[in-house]
Amino acid sequence: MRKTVTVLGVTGSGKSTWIGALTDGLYRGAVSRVKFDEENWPDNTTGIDQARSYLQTGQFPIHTSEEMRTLVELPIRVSRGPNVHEAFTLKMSDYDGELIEKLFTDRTHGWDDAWSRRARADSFLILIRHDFTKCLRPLVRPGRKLRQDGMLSLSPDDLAAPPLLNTSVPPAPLSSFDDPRYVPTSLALIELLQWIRDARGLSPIEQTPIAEPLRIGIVLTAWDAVDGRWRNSKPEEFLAVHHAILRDYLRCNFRDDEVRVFSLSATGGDLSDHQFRQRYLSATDPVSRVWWTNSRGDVVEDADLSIPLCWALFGESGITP
Ligand SMILES: Nc1nc2c(ncn2[C@@H]2O[C@H](COP(=O)(O)OP(=O)(O)OP(=O)(O)O)[C@@H](O)[C@H]2O)c(=O)[nH]1
Ligand SMILES: [Mg+2]
Repeated sequence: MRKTVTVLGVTGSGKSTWIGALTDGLYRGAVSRVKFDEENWPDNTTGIDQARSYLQTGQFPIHTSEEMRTLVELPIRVSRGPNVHEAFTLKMSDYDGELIEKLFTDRTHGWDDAWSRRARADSFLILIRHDFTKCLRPLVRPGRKLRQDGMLSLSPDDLAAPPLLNTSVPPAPLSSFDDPRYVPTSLALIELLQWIRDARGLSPIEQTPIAEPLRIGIVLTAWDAVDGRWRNSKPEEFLAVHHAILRDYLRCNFRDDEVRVFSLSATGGDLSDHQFRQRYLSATDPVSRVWWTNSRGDVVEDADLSIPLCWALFGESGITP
C-alpha cells in the first residue's frame, strides 16, 4: 500500500530539516509511533541517505536546489495505537520552496504535473517557520488623519492592531509606493490550498464527506527559537495571532477534525551554535520535540518527530498516547 503526504512550505520553512530529522530518527529507532519496515526496504535508498546526510554531521541541510529535489520513499510500519502493524510506503517530496513562489509569478505554467500529483496526496502538512511573519503589511487604525502632504501620520503604535500587540511580530516598516510588495506567507499558503482544493474538485467552502477527511496539519517549525513568551502557549493560539487569515480560511473550508496545529523543533536548537552542535552530535536521547494541544486543552510534548505525520495519516487515533 502507498500513502502520500504532501509537505508544503515556502523556502526556508524547515521542510528538509524535518524530513531529514524524521528519516534519521527512523533510521536510528528514535521514533516510536512508526518504524522502518525492514521487509519492504527499497532497493534504492538514495532519497533516505540524502535526507539524513546533513544532520548526521550536525549541520542544517543547505537550501534545496532544483537539482536536489527528491522524492523520499519511506517503508513504514505502525508500531503503536489502533493502527498497529499497518505497513505502507510513505512518499514525501522535498523540493525548493521557491516552487511555491513560481506558482505566483507564472500562473499559467506554474501549476504543472508535479503539483497536480502533490494535490492528490492523502493528506497535507504545511510547514511555517514561526518567525516567518515578516511580510505582514502595516495595519493602520481606522480614522487616522491625512497629513497636509497626503501621507498618513503614524506613530509606531499605529502599526500594530490590537490582536498583534504583545506579540513577537516586529513593527513593519512604512512602505512607499515604489517599495516591492511581498505576498505574506499566509496568503501564499491560502492560494496554494485553493489550487489544491480546486484540483480535487472542491469548490470554495465545500466540505469533504465525513468518511473521507482531507487532513491539513500545520507545523510551526524551529520552535526552540521562538520568543520565550510563546514557548508554552498553544500552537493554535500562535497561529491565530500571527496567521489569522490562514486560520480563518482553514475554519471556513475544512471541518475542525481536518485541521490540527503542531509546534516542532526538529533539531532541538540552533546547529550553527558550536556548543549546541556538540551537544546535538553527542546526545544519546532524541533532542527533537513536538508540542500539541490534547483533548483536555493541555499542551503536551513528545520527542517523536513522526507525530504530525501520524496525525496526517490517521487523525486523532494516530497520536493518542
Ligand atoms: N533552531 C532551529 N532552526 C531550524 C529548525 N529547522 C529549520 N531551522 C532553520 O531553518 C532553516 C531552513 O530550513 P530548511 O529545512 O532548509 O528549509 P526548507 O523548507 O527545506 O527550505 P528550501 O530548501 O529553501 O525550500 C535552517 O537552515 C535553519 O536555520 C529547527 O528545528 N530549529
Ligand atoms: Mg529544503
